[in-house]
Amino acid sequence: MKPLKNDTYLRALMRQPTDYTPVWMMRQAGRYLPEYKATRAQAGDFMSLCRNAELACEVTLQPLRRFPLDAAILFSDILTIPDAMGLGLYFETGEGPRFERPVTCAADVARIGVPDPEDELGYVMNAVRTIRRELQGEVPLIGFSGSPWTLATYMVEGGSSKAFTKIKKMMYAEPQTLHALLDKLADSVTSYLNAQVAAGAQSLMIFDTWGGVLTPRDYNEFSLQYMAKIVDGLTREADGRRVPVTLFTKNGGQWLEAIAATGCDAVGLDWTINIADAKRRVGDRVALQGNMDPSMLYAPIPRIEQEVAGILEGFGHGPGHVFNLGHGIHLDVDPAHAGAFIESVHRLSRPYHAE
Ligand code: 1CP
Repeated sequence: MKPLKNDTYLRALMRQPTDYTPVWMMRQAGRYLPEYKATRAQAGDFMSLCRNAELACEVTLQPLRRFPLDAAILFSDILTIPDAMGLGLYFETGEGPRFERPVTCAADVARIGVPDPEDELGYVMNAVRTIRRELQGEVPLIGFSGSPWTLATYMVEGGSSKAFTKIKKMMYAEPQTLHALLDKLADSVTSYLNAQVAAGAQSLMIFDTWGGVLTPRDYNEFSLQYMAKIVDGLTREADGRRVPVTLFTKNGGQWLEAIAATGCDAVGLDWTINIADAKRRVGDRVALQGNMDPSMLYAPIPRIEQEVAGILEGFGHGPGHVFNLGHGIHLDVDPAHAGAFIESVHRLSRPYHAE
């Protein structure tokens, strides 16, 4: 395996000195890129794209050909685990993900098994191996999973949700059923992420997109506790290097200290928290990833640069910042604005890393 040419992202996650602030974008491969739409059309549907290692590799590399990003992220989806559990994932055009057989009761939970990552999820590991080979050491590859709570919302609601009434009903009326489901998901996520590391992932990220809809008490009991258990069970070294782990709870700004205490290396921030406050609270324990509002990419380029400058100033001098959007890039963003964003992070961050 070729040695890494650009390890800025890994160094920043370990709060080691770098020449500039590394940057990548959540959902950097996707529908805002015309070349993604073309490959997706070639594959047919979204899951066929995920199941085809060559095409999944192609769309992973597309944003890196356009922009000097400091990391690649595996092209896949968080819903591969529930799909491998037999729930029957499909995508309704324009409607997002759906499950044919949602989880409704204790008997449904009892029927679910922990998927074998090299069997039912073998296509994901093939994609990781292919991408790692094709990256040729240019930048590190990020592997990822959804958090148990976030995966459970899709499994119990039967798809995307706004009010989360079905899973909250289960949480309050039958908490032991939900805990049994979250336990199986935690085991599944742990073995899935460890298999991604064995296949070549050099860093891991857990997306807790819906943790922020919980009360503080329930966040601890139904989301954070399971992420902490996963962090405990992860392989933290590969090829003689640390494999850093980033936890991202959207809308989780009020729980930063608790998230940092799980033993993760970095905490992802959405745009509803000031990064200077976040750094003051946890910056001596973990690295921070974030946190520009993805909608800022609709603004004229000088306004984007001004926002980047403000976030860099908020984090201030020294290592430990990975620049990112506070959530995924929107599908109607002009790729030129994404390019200007990335270029401005690199250019404007250098003074913050000078001796
Ligand atoms: O082409 C298409 O029409 C499919 C759109 C799409 C894409 C491009 C989906 C369906 N998933 C993905 C890829 C994806 N999903 C990546 C790829 C890597 C990259 O960042 O470039 C990643 C990391 C994800 C993770 C994901 N999927 C999350 C967590 C992150 C987040 O955005 O909060 C979630 C919640 C999902 C579920 C999902 N899958 C797809 C959609 C449209 C959704 C969101 C549905 C919802 O809002 O509830």
